[in-house]
Amino acid sequence: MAMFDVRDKPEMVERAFLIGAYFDRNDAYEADSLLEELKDLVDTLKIGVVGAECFFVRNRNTRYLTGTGKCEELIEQAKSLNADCIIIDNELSPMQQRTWEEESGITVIDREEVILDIFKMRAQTKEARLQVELARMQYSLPRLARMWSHLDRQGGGGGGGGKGAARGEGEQQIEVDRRLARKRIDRIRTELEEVRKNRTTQRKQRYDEGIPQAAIVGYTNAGKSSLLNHLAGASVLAEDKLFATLDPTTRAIGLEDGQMLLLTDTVGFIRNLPHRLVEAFKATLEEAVISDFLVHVLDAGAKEVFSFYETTNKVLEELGAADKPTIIVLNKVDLIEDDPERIQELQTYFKNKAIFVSATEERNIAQLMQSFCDMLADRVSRLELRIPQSRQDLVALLHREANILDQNYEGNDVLLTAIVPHIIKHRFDDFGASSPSAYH
Ligand SMILES: Nc1nc2c(ncn2[C@@H]2O[C@H](COP(=O)(O)OP(=O)(O)O)[C@@H](O)[C@H]2O)c(=O)[nH]1
Ligand SMILES: [Mg+2]
Repeated sequence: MAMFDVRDKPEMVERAFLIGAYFDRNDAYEADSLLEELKDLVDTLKIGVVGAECFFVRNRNTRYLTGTGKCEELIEQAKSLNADCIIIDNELSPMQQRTWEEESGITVIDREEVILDIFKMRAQTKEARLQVELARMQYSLPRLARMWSHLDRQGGGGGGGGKGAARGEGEQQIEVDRRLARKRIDRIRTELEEVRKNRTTQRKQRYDEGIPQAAIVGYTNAGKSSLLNHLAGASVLAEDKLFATLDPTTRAIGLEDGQMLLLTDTVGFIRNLPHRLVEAFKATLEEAVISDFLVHVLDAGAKEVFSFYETTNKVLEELGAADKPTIIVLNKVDLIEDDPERIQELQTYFKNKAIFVSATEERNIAQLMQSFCDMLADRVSRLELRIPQSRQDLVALLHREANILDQNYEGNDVLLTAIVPHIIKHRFDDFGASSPSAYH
């Protein structure tokens, strides 16, 4: 498949120069904040940002998107910063992308390609992987020619005139690849239908596994990843090696009451999401759908906070996750603390239910942790147990499924204090510590 897949940028480039064009002077603020978002997206791909420029385009030139002079100027700037790729925060046609690459001699990526790479990185379920692959194939199809012109250039030995024969081969190859690509797209669609049919049963399984799960949702740049890191750091239990197999975006968090919570950082909502990527995006949010509750993180300092909140809720609704218990977190409170009106406005809008925190300044993290406990309070009970040694199976069950706070021995009995999930609680009905052991 690699033949007609888009190149894998994350492994290949490391110094990006970002540019964003806007075509109406009123869009200056918007374009600037979109470029900020792009920085965060690029950062997620572990590509460094060596410079960024947002600029107004008066006359849209279909060949470059910008005017020729501006294009040259930007390429100069990128080169002087030693950038090994240019990332354009607009959608580029395959032609424009090729033109920019020819002019600059370095890799040129558009916003859609960046998002595709993030989705690819973050797709965890079968459905998400298929959706993302489908979107990538659709994106690549009109760009196959671009890839092959690269190969031609290599084959032609770099000389300006000597690439005629190689180009011919390339063009034939493009036709073959296009056919293969279309076939592949059809096959992915069929597979997707299969996966969707089985989805409900898969969800059910995950949900019943015992350890509670929560998903962090919200826009890119709200501070989701920062928050998860600080929560995991502040967690009372060290991350258990039991969870070594977790994917890197999920952390095990030990709560005050001894319960364990698996907290997942979902892929962030993205503004101006290209239409073609909507389904792939939703599929990557599967974690949110199967979780016990949601942590909806918002940037309290963002002008658009209310519309972000509403858009996120709308998508969650489409995913069937609208009535999940949700903790609303207004992050970056440090940015608005000397603006009481703003705080009041937010309080009112969220009916005093939101928790104001700062991930970077570590404010109110304890309160947030407490709210996790409250969410899970009715899932578990704290039990004082006396189990005869003849029932090692029950002791083993506790070690596997419960959280053991204390363990002692008295005669032939094991005395335990444990936080026990309700799904297994009934197995210990006969072993309360106050009642005498049933067997001796
Ligand atoms: N001032 C301030 N900045 C924050 C806070 N939390 C996160 N940030 C910054 O916001 C940016 C985005 O954070 P990140 O965790 O990557 O957001 P994500 O895209 O939602 O995962 C980073 O530059 C963070 O340093 C906060 O509480 N206060
Ligand atoms: Mg993040």
